[in-house]
Amino acid sequence: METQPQFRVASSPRHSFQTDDRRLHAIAEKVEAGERLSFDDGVALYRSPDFLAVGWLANRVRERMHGDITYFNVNRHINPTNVCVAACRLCAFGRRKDAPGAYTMALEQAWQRAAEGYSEAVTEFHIVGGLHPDLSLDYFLDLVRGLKERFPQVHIKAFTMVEIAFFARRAKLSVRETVQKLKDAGVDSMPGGGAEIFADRVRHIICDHKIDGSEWLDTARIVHELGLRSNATMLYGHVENDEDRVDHMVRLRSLQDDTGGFQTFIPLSFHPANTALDHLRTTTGLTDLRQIAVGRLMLDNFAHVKAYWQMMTDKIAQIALRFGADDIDGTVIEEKIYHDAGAQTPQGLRRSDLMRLITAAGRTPVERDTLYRSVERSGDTFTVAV
Ligand code: V47
Repeated sequence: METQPQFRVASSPRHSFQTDDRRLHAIAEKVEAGERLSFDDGVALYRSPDFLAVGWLANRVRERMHGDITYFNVNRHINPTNVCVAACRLCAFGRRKDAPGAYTMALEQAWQRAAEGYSEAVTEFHIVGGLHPDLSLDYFLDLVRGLKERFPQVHIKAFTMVEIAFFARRAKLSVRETVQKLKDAGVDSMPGGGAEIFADRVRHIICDHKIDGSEWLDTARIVHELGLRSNATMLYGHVENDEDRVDHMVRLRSLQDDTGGFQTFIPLSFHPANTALDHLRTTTGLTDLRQIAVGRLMLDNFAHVKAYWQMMTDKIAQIALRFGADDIDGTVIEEKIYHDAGAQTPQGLRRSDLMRLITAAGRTPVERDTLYRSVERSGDTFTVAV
């Protein structure tokens, strides 16, 4: 067998890259030069037999951008309803209105839920739910107004592009009008859910009744145009292939070139238990780490890549901090979407647990607010550095 020359990019003694995978040589050159990777480069990163070299390159970019810093936040998830008309095959959380286990919180109940949990003051409410056929936009506007009244210092990151498009259709408003109303009510930014995989072929199988990929992107564009930041997720490990994943990231990258409104890319591994796709296998730790790495390398215009500990376990999330991730999400307190789909992770972690995970991985923990400003704590209160 022909032996390949070893490739080196030795810009400093701490950073020297070696691989026997020739396809990675040109990619490494581009990474060193800060050049954009192509669609084919993305596919090559997924297919490279040199998994560690892919991780090394992503780590190089991560350290160039953030050094050792790893972000986390003190947040609380609130899922006001699990009633959903979409019946996505990927989902174990949504229920028909009259199905066992279906719930919808009264507003008082949701506000009360927001106050429950750890005593540490949360800096963010993360609010997502099902597409309820009977709840009006006013329910969600009142929910947000009530939270702002009771917790004025807490950032409200609420409603995916899928929910926003659904609210708009039900209220017979444009998406722009709907986002403006949500913003006026107190929504500060939007989470990244519902993106799944943009390719139609895949979407027809895993979430046929959701808005399509182009509508998700159009809605995000409007959110950004109205001055709100949002995140972007990608659900992998089901029926998609390498090209579908690269296509998803390239479409996100292209919108980000236009708006700059995305903060964080969050790859989410599919959890098949209790879904209509429960014959599929869960992803392995190696797949999860490679996905973080490819995300970091392809999405050169995203400031952050999150290794969501709830989804990938705290142990793999720690390793992900050496494969391109600079964020592990937050305390969460109460998680439903992944736990309905069989996740074995705890419901929440304390601030001190998150700091320990990050420190033990050799990184420097920084508590952030949702907009990545650093948070200083004193007793039960916090201030945000501006
Ligand atoms: O959109 C649903 C995914 C997402 C399953 O923006 C599933 O900071 C795996 O978007 N197996 C919701 N995944 C979670 C989400 C999120 C999480 C953390 C932080 C942020 C953020 C966003 O979960 C859904 C869907 O893509 N999902 N069912 C499942 N069975």
